[in-house]
Amino acid sequence: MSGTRVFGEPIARREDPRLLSGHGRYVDDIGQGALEVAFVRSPHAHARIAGIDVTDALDVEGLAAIYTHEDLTGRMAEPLPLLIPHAALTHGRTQFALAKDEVNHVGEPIVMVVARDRYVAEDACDRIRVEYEFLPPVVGIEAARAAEHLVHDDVPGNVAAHMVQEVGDAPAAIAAAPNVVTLELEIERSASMPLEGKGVHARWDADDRSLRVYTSTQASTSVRAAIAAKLELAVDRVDVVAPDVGGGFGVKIVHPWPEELLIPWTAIRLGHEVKWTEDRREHFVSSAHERGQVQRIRAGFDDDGRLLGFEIVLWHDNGAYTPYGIIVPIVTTTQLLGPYKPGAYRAEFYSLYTNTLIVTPYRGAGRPQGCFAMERTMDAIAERLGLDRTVVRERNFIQPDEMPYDHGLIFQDGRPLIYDSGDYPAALEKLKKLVGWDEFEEYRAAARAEGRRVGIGMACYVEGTGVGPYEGGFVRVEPDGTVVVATGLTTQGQGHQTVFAQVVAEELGVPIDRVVVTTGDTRRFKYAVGTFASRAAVMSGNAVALAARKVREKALRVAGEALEADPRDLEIVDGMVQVKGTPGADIPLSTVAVLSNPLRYAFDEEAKRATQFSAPADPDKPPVADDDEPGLEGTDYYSPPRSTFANGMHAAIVETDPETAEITILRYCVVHDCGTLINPRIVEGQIHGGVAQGVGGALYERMVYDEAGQLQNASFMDFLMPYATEVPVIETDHLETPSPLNPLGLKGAGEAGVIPGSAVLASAIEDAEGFRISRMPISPSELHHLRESQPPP
Ligand code: MCN
Repeated sequence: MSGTRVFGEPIARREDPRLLSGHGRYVDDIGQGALEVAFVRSPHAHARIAGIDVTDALDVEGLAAIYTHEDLTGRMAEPLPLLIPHAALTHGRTQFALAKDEVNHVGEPIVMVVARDRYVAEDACDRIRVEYEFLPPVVGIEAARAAEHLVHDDVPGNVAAHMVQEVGDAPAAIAAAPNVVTLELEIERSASMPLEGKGVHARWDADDRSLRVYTSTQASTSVRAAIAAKLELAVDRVDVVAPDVGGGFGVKIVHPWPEELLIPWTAIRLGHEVKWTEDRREHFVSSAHERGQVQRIRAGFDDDGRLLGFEIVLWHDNGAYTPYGIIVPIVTTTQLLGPYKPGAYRAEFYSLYTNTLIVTPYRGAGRPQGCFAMERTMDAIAERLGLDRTVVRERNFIQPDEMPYDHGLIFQDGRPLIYDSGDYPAALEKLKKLVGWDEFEEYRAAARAEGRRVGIGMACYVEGTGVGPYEGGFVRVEPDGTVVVATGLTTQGQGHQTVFAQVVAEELGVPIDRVVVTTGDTRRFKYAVGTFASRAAVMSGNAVALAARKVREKALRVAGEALEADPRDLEIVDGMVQVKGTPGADIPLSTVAVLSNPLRYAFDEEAKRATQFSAPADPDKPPVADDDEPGLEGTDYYSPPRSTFANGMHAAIVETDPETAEITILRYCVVHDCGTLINPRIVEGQIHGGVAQGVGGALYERMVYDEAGQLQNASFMDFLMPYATEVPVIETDHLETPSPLNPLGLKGAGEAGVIPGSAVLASAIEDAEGFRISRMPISPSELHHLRESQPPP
C-alpha cells in the first residue's frame, strides 16, 4: 500500500507473506554447523542428587563435552537472578543453571551434553546415571497449604510470599451489609503453547572477544544484560538478537533461562558455535506454567446490588522457584477490580511453593483469574437479588466523569492504581446491542421448545497496559528514501513491522512501503525493556512517533534552507517536502537526507541539481547550516507517567447438550477499547488469538499432575487445545476513548482477548444449567458430574 494516510487503517500485516510462505528465520534456522546441546533433566519432582556418573557417556562418538554444576565457574555457579524482587516476597528462591544438590520439579536441568548433533547428545544423555535420594513431593495448592512436606527446607509453610492490600475496612463493610455472597473458586494450572519453543544459538569471536547470541525471547536487551553479568563480559561485547519468534505469550519473558546462559558459556569455553532447541516435551516440563489459583471471596452489597465491601483471599501456585517474583498474584489482586467501584476492598494472597514447574506470566498474567473472581461475584449478586446481570454491573461501574479514577491501591509497577480513561456504560450498551442481550429470553424460550438448553453470559475487564519504565525508537531517512526504524523490544507475532511503519509513515508523510522496521536486535537498538504486558504499542509506538517527529522537524529545517522557505510553511506529502500552496516548490525527502549528509552530497549530482535554484556558494557543499548534526535521523524515548487502562466486555451464547453435556459456543461477542487504534485489523487479530486462548483455558487446557509430581499430559496427544473448529466466530466492536497519558492516545490490546474467557463462559454455562460454576476449565464430563450432584428441584 502506498499513500501516507495509514495510521488507523486496517492494512494487512506486511510480515505475513514472508512468514506464511516459510521464509521466517527462527533460531533453529541459524548455525547449521553448530554443536548441539541436550540436557539430562530430572525425572523426579523432588529429590536430592546423590551422585552423577558420566563415565559411560564419555566414549560416545561425536561427543564434545559434558557439564554438571561442578563445572560452572564464577557467577555461573550462583543461583539465577530473581528478576522482580518485592518486599512481600520474603522467601524468593531461584534455581541454579544446572541443579546443584537438589531438584524441585520434573524437568529441572542437571547435566548438559554438547555433541556433534542432537541425536548424539541425546544418546550420551541416556548413558549418564544420576543417583537420587527421593524427597516427598508437594503437588498442588492444597498440599502446599497443608505443608506436611516442604519444597524448600528453609521456607516455612511453603509460603514464598504473603501480601495484603486494602482500602477501607472491608470486613466491617461486609459485616454491616444487608446482603453477602461468598464464593470458593478455582482456576487450574495451564500454560501457553507457542508454535516455536525456546531456542538459543551462540557464537564467540575469540579475536574480537565478542559474543553473538540468537535467542527466541521476548526481551533481548535483558538477556544481553544477564549474559554480560553472569559471564562477566562487558555489555558492549555481547549482542543478542531475537530473530523471528514463533510466539511467546509470556513464557519467553523470563530472562535469563538456564539455557540462555549455558549455551553462550559453552560457546566461549569450546570456541565453537553451540545451539539448543527446545522440544515439545521440554516445553511442557521445563519452560513455565501459570493460572493455578484457589480463591475465597466475600462480597457485601446493598439491595440495589451495589458493592459495599469486597474481600478476597487467594492461594497462588508459584511452582518450585520464583524467578519472576510474585507479579502474577499482584496483578490478580490489583486488576480484579475491573470497571467497578468495590466499596471497601481487601485482597490477601499467599504465593506457595510446589514441586511443579515454575510460573511466569502467561498472556493475561493473573488477570483471567481476577476477572473470574469479580465477574463470578457480579453474577452471584444478580442471582441473589433477582436482577439482570447487566444491571448489577452497570450500577457498580466507575462513570466516565469520574476519570481519572484512583483506586487507592498500588499497581504492579509500584505506582498508584489510577485508571486514566474509559466509558464503561457506553461499552456495555454496545455489547448488549451486539449480542442481542435484551432479546435473549425470547430466543431461550424458542430453543427450550425444541428441547435445547442455551445460556448467555457476559464478563467485563479493565487491563493495565503500557507499563514503563521506557522504550526507545530510532528513525533515519536514507539517501535512497528508505526510512529505517528500529526499536529494542521484540516481536513474536504482534505485527510490529506493520504498526510501527504505520506510525512513522504517518508522522513523516512518506509511503508506508518505504519504511523498514527492525525489532529485538541489540546491534540496532541498545536500550529496551521488552514485549510483555501489552506495552509495545504504547511504549514503542509513541517512542518511534517522537523520534519521527524529531526527524520531521529537522527535515523541514534543512528543506527550508534549501528551498529558502520558512519551515513553518512546509509540509511533507507522499515523500515530498513542499511549500504549502506553491506547486513545484518541493524537494524529495530522500534529497533532504542527502543534504543532511555533506559527504554524501559531494557525490550526488542529482541532489546538487535538485538544489541548484538555491545557488549554493560552493557547488559541492549542501546549502544547509554548518553546525547541523549530520544525518536525517533521530532517537527518542517514551516513558509513561503511569500505566494506561484498556477495557472491554465479552458476551457468549452457549448450548449445553442435555444428554452428553457437550458445550458448544454459539456466539461470541467482544467490545473492546484500547484507545486510538493504530491498526484495527491487527487489534482484531490480537483479540481473536486471545479469545482462542480464553476458550482453551475455559473448556480444554490444564496441566494434570499426579501425586508424584509427574505431568500426565505433557504432549499434544493429551494436552487439549481448541482447534479452529472449537473457536467460535468472534464478532467485534470497538470503542475508542484515547488515553490522555501518551501522545498517540494509545492503550494496549495484546492480552485483552484472553482475560474474560473463563468468566464469560462460566457465566453462560451457569445460565444454561441453572447451577453455580466455580471451577474452570470445565469439560463435558465435569459438567455432567455437576448435574448429577445437584439436589433435585
Ligand atoms: N495495537 C494497535 N492499536 C492499539 C493497541 C495495539 O494497533 N491501540 C496493535 C499493536 O501495535 C500491536 C498489537 O496491536 O501490533 C498488540 O499491541 P500491544 O497491546 O501493545 O501488545 P504487545 O505488542 O506489547 O504484545 C504483547 C502481547 C502480550 S503481553 C502477549 S502475552 C501476546 C500478545 O501480545 N503474545 C503474543 N499477542 C501475541 N500475538 C502473537 N501472535 N504471539 C504472541 O506470542
